[in-house]
Amino acid sequence: MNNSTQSSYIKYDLPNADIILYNSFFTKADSDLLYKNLIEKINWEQHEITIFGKTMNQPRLTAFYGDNNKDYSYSGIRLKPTEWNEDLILIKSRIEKITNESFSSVLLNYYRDGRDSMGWHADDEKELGKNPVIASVSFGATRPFQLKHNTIKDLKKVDIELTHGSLLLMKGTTQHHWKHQIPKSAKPIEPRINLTFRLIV
Ligand SMILES: O=C(O)CCC(=O)C(=O)O
Ligand SMILES: [Mn+2]
Repeated sequence: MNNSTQSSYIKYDLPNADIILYNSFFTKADSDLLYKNLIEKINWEQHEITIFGKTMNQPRLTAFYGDNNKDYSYSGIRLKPTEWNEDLILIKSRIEKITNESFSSVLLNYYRDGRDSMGWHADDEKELGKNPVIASVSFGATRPFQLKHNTIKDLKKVDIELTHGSLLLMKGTTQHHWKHQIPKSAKPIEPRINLTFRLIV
């Protein structure tokens, strides 16, 4: 791997948000390799969720890696981290360099096709501190990442295309004022992997 990342970016001009997108943060060659490695080597798990008393499979596979003393809970699931692997350490060090932040864990999502998704939510668990910094890396198929403001109802929904090798940064008060989702799609879509690096305080 040639140790290069691209650093031209788009800063979104949105109220109460601090969102930056680096397209092709990883080169095509690095992205192809990391995508393949992650699919093969990550310990992907199928968890269940209970919504309004009904239990079902989560519509995606997940994994949680990180510093081993930092548990994380969301949607009623308590996760114990798996030890970092080589690919994750490489990705983490590149995003730490560009963001000047440090991260203690990563939640990975594997969307097998267009039926896999993630519903509206904010990454506002108390473990993430007051203003969470979320660094989100995507590999594989492009999926739209949608954002909606919690209270300003005449603001249009924002659609950000997260492409192979992109890095999306959300920080400041973003998680207090906005929710995000990966909608289902009726069209056939190839697999996609997303990694959200977080700092558990
Ligand atoms: O797949 C994505 O781009 C979003 C993932 C996400 O929102 C999360 O893991 O909290
Ligand atoms: Mn999220």
